[in-house]
Amino acid sequence: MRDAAPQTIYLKDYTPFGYLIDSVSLTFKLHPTETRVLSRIAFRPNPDATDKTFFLHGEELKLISAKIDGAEVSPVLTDEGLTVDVPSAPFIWEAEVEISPSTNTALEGLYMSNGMYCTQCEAEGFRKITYYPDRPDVMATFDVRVEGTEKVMLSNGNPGATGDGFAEWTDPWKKPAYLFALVAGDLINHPGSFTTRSGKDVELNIYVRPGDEDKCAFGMQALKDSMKWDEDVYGREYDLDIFNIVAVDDFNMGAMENKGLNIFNSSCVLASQATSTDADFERIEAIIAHEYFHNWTGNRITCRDWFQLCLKEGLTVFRDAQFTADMRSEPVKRIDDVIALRARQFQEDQGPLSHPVRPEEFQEINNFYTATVYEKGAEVIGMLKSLVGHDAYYKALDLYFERHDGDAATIEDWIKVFEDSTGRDLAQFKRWYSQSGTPKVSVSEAWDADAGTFTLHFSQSTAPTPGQDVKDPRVIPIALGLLNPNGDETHPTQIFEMTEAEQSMTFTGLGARPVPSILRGFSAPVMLEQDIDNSRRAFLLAHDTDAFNRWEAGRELARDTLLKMILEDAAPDAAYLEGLKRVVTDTSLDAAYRALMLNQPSETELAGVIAEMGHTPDPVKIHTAAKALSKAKAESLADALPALYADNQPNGDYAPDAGGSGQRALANAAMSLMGKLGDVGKARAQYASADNMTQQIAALATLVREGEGDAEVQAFYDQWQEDRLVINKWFGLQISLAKPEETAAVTERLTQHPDFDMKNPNRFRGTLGALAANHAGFHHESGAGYKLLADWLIKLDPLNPQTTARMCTSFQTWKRYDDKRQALIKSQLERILAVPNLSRDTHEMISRILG
Ligand code: B3K
Ligand code: ZN
Repeated sequence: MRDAAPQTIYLKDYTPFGYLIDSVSLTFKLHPTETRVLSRIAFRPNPDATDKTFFLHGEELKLISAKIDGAEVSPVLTDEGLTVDVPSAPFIWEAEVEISPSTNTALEGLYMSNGMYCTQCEAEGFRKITYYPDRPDVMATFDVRVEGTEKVMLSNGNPGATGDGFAEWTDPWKKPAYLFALVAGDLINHPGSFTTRSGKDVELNIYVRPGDEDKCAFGMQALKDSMKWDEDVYGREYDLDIFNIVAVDDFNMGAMENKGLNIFNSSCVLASQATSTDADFERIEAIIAHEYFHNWTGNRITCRDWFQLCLKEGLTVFRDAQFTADMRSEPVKRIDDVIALRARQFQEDQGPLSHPVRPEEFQEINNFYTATVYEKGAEVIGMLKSLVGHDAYYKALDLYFERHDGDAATIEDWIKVFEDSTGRDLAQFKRWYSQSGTPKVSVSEAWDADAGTFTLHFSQSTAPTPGQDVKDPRVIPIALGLLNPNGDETHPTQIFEMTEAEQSMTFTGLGARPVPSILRGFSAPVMLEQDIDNSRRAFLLAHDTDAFNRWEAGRELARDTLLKMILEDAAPDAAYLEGLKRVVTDTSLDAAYRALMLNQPSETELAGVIAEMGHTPDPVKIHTAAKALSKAKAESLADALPALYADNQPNGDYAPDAGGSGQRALANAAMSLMGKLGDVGKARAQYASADNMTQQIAALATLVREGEGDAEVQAFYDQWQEDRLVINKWFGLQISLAKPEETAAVTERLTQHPDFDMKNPNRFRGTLGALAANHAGFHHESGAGYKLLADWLIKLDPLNPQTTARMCTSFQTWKRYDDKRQALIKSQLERILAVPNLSRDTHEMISRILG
């Protein structure tokens, strides 16, 4: 719980710990309410540290005994840890503490989920297990002995002795405490194996609760694919005899990369045709890859302190995106990522929570596992790769692994590797790590027909963000190409390196005015402002050779027509509808790509764009326009819809691959548009006959959206009530598709449902998170949505601060809206902040959001 004055930690204050650790031995005597943890730690003074205070973190621990070199000592205890006088030579610290896993609802440290023991230590959870210097720059090898009656008892590293009531594990690789893990329970394993390229056999296991063993095969294949990919692309081999994954139902996030023992939210690993959608399969494959890739980028090379979080997270997100692009479709992956970046990261950067990719201060580090650190962090790596080129990038990565293996490193180390291996000065590039906010890049064109020259003038600027009033120009790699007026590409993609506030680029020797295609592949996380009209966008939509920019042109047309509908009460743009029809019915294009073209910007994204334009978004108008555009698309495509639906039913057995997923996405989009025309026949039939969750839930969504799904909503529950992951979808779907005026009431009703369990983060997010994601419903003028969410955040905070604080971000955009809505939200934020003993996590989030 929060101290009177929350403490802020600053990057500039970093100092190394006064002691190094040679080895750690831990013994766990498991018990639901009285687990004993015995630690034996060999410390020695750190010659590089001047401050020799011996402080060990420890929270919510009952200290039973403490010894130094075998003699009892009496440390000074506080809520946050202990201090004690220690010798100036190497010494052995021994402690015994008692903890209560079954009452640990925060899901941090050692806790219980469905009767199984499991841990979550990143970022600062190990201090709830025993007294320890719980900081990532203190690295050690761990021996672990688990004593209990559970069938399966796991920890990090390689297995050692086992016997009646105990199992021992040894991790030969030095690691910080945040990578520690322990799991014990009556679990079943789905086994596999992998032979590394140097011929080492690795045992693989996915451990699950009995009953889930038929949902592991896909994850196992994804793990093997990831292991192979990291060898092929980055030259990285696995380094232990065994790699275990465990699925846990109660988990605050997606998954955790503990050394040799990854722990997953069950929703991010369990997969089956009947219960998982195509999107679930793709996400599961990506998360398994992400956690596996951390073995090198995160574990072998970790972070010196938590300010450096993007060092492992940005790089690992970048690597998992490369993997998905290789496994599936590169343009589709890029488009999906940019949609998500704009929805999450741009939104974060536009509001009170904006912070640099490497923050410089925090109160609660768990609040900084953000879209900026992860997704913008990955964009920064992508830009670096574009700037230095493919070969130089991999050469630099080789040097990074060689130079820093075993280190707790910094962003400075990372940049230096690139400087040393390429000879480039990256001082200016480093601003991407220190400056927050999304740059705006404006482009104008000048054509000199007599001289045959074409000039692009670029200017960049970034609006002030909290704590940063002045911004300096950044290095922006702008990928661009030129097309001639008949649509042929005359200048293939090249990178223009923008470094100044204003800069131009001139092409000479041109016979006709070219059409530029700018920011291809979304080569930098910026907002591009181009003074071009819709005929230019329609031209790029038809001709651009860059798949991303072709999609982007269509997206801008959709956005533009929606903005005119919202702000000027205009009718849907006929030229946009025509262009869309051409692309969607062009069977030479990939089905997934055509399905993406049919998507339109979300209502939340539109609200953000309107706010950026200096207007006040009206959720009702946005919702009305979004629905009207869907209807207009359905009418314009009416003749084509039956064939789009019929021709995109994949042949043969279901497979969650790129081809089949793309076809289902397109057919489902056609089915949904048919619903807009009052025809739900296909949806009803598909609901009844579907043999996979993608088709079943898409049909259900169409029926519910058109107000025709009451019977199917009940049937879906009856069919799936025993499957908690599918029931999460059932909760979320009803709320996200509820009418604005009913959203809060529907959510409230579902929170009364016997299957609603606030202690399960998946269920809580699937319900209250769906409320916040229903833009028009959440922002209904009654304020009922705001109040309901605040009520539940107040209830959850004492149980699970991490999930509570994370969900406070639903309020981060509050200053965009009109005075009345602002006042309603502000009163809820102030109500939360006034709660006695509010957690440090939630206190920090609400204070920042209020500003
Ligand atoms: N490293 C973990 C996230 C831990 C979050 C702690 N609040 C998962 C990941 O990024 O792979
Ligand atoms: Zn990660």
